[in-house]
Amino acid sequence: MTNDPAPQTSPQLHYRSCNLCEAMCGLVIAHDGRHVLGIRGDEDDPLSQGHLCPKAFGLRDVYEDPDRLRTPIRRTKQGWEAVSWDSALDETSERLLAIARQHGPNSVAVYQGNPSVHNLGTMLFAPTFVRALGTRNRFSASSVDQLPHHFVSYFLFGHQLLLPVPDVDRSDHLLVLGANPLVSNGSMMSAPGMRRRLAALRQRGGKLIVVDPRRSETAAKADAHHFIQPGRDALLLAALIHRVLSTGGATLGRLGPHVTGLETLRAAVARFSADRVAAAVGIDAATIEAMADAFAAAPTAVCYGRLGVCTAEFGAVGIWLVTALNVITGNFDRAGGMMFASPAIDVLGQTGRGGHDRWRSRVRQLPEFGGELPVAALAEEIDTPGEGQIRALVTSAGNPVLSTPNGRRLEAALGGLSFMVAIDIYRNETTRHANLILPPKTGLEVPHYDLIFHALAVRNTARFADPLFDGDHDGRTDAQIFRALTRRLQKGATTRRRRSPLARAQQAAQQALTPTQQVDLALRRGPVGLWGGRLLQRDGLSVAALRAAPHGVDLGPLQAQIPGRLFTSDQCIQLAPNVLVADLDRLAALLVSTDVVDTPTFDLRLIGRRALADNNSWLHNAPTLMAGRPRCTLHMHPDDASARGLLDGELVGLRSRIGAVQAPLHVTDAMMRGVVSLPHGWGHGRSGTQLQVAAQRPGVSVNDVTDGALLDTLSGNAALSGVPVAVTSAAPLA
Ligand SMILES: Nc1nc2c(c(=O)[nH]1)N[C@H]1C(S)=C(S)[C@@H](COP(=O)(O)OP(=O)(O)OC[C@H]3O[C@@H](n4cnc5c(=O)[nH]c(N)nc54)[C@H](O)[C@@H]3O)O[C@H]1N2
Ligand SMILES: Nc1nc2c(c(=O)[nH]1)N[C@H]1C(S)=C(S)[C@@H](COP(=O)(O)OP(=O)(O)OC[C@H]3O[C@@H](n4cnc5c(=O)[nH]c(N)nc54)[C@H](O)[C@@H]3O)O[C@H]1N2
Ligand code: SF4
Ligand SMILES: [Mo]
Repeated sequence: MTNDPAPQTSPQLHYRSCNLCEAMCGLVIAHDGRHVLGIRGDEDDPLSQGHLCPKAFGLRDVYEDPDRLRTPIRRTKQGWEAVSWDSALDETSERLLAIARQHGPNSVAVYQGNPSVHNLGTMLFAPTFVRALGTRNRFSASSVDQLPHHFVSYFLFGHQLLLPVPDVDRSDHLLVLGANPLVSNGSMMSAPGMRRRLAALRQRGGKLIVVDPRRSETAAKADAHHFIQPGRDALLLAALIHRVLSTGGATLGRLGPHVTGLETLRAAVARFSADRVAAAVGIDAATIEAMADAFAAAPTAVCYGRLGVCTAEFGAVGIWLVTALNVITGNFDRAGGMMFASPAIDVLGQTGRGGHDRWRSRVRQLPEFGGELPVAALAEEIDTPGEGQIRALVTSAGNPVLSTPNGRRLEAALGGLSFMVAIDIYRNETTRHANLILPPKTGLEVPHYDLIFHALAVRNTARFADPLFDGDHDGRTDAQIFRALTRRLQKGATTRRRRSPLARAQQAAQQALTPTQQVDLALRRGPVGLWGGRLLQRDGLSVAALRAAPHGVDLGPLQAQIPGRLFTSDQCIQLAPNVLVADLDRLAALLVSTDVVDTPTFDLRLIGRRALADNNSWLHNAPTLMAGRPRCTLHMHPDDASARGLLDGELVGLRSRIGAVQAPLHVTDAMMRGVVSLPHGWGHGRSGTQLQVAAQRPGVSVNDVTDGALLDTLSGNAALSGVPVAVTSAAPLA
């Protein structure tokens, strides 16, 4: 908290969308030029209509946080010391260049965390920096999150960023697998105010069906909730498709001429009848068939699969089958089904379409996707000696020690690096291992336009905000930090990357503009194109126009766009790409042994959990969000607790092949039998961090227990759901 007396001016109002999660809620912030006086939801925002969640107050807490870093710091034997921006940037680029010169460009790795996609500066300036590093060792939070979605979009639609969105506001039947939007506020589906949207769905006679190993907050509001064995969604989805295709319920509707592979899909799912998968998924065959029939019979329906489907050993197949179910019931690219947004700024033309298996990780030979390797392999790439070993690491807006599997191994590996730099606002569990931390301005101190989530929103809108506060005058934004580092790397590079002079000139021109100038240019470049035979009028959009419309501009509901929007060479959806069909053999192996439990030692399955006031690992230093009961608790079904003689509230030990933690037990029949749940993002008890508030209620890290060996070998996504574990009393033996 700043100690300055508040200036004697009357409160002013600032309008912006919250950038903390994907919902993009419009906010009205009362302030006096230096302090936030109040925050409320903007009722005139066409997308969020006044919705906000407690995390919005985290924006103020982060702005005021005395622990937040405001100047670069360097780790020395005597402790951390402040350094000037110039010397920090010089030292960073010199060390990175020296290591790359000696050991090759792949010896420098980069990890980009989740806030990167919520940050205009990072979105615009990090890619050029990463390119300048020239490394194949690129990692990000995508491979503990949504990589399967990109994988499927690449193979089905021809572009990894062409991501379909459930049109919840017009649907009659919403089938949700592995998502809890009432708490997460929607993911790959920017839909602020899901409570209102789901209530509206049910009011118009629609149905909400939830499949989840936990009776989540969303499941509790559903017409039906089905428990499922963790990691088995792909099997269930295959059976749903099998049923639809064998009962004559399939229709491609208008998309008929624009879909290939239906017969291949039919043959591919032939072995996955409801009868055959029932035992493995934990849902009886009649229920599975009824689910499929209801979905196919609904006037409009949409199947939405998210984190619980992705963070599994069959993540890519799971998301593929979610998409396929929508396509074969005529629910793709039509109102009330799964649709593409038409964002005012369309980044698809400027970004890579994707690619798969163009190179592999060194140690486990895991395939690259979209230019990145699975973060589940980061630790071994650092701690396994040999040619091509990672020796330096750049992290940006990420906390992989808490957010990626086997965090303890990664933590140990970071200690062995020759050099690490972190671009981050905190000295936390990951960044404390850096030699240098470069702290950007953030949140209320930077301009904001959402380049990613307008493209994933259930309604087309556009909103821009200037910085509210200046922050520190000597501060740098993420954009400035990346630009400064890129310049230095390019100047010091001994070899030029192979790029055409035109591409180099374009890049230089782009890098010369500020983020706001780039947004302005991109908005003016509209209309976005000829989609679905209809020219979308975007004339008149610019930063000035959005400044004049501080609540945001409404660009209307989602529009049908196929075939124009597809990037495939034949302008068709590829319903059954070989790479995904082939992976069904791996899936079918689950049918041979219906045993859910692998070994007598680890007789439970671990899943995660999110709470409304958390944002992955990094808002735990916000006092407003840390009030209330401890949230880092292990949830377990009463039968499982009594079988182990465990009592509600007692401290228990949670063990996997990888490691062990202790947490208070919460006994609840909201859990499926045989499944336990612990949230991620906790574990702030490590020494050497500067997070005073978080340290008071540290919790433990679930990723000390999750296993980097468990992953979707196809997409590279970590399988964080369904980790085999054991739970015992933590009380010392008498
Ligand atoms: N409050 C809050 N909101 C957030 C975040 C946060 O940390 N806190 N994080 C943000 C981020 S980065 C993301 S990616 C999104 C994620 O948003 P969601 O995709 O909605 O993810 P979760 O809220 O974790 O919900 C996943 C659900 O899947 C269930 N599940 C677990 N394993 C399985 C399984 O094998 N099968 C099925 N069918 N279900 C399973 C879990 O019980 C849980 O209810 O949330 C975002 N919003
Ligand atoms: N077991 C388990 N693990 C999970 C998940 C799960 O459900 N279960 N969820 C996964 C998911 S969906 C995700 S997205 C990942 C998240 O994984 P990460 O992105 O690695 O972790 P975060 O906790 O989001 O850390 C964000 C970091 O960004 C910093 N930061 C915040 N704002 C800014 C900014 O403006 N600029 C810069 N430079 N830095 C900033 C914060 O200080 C923090 O260090 O975790 C994953 N891990
Ligand atoms: S739901 Fe909460 S965190 Fe997400 S954008 Fe809205 S206010 Fe921000
Ligand atoms: Mo995420």
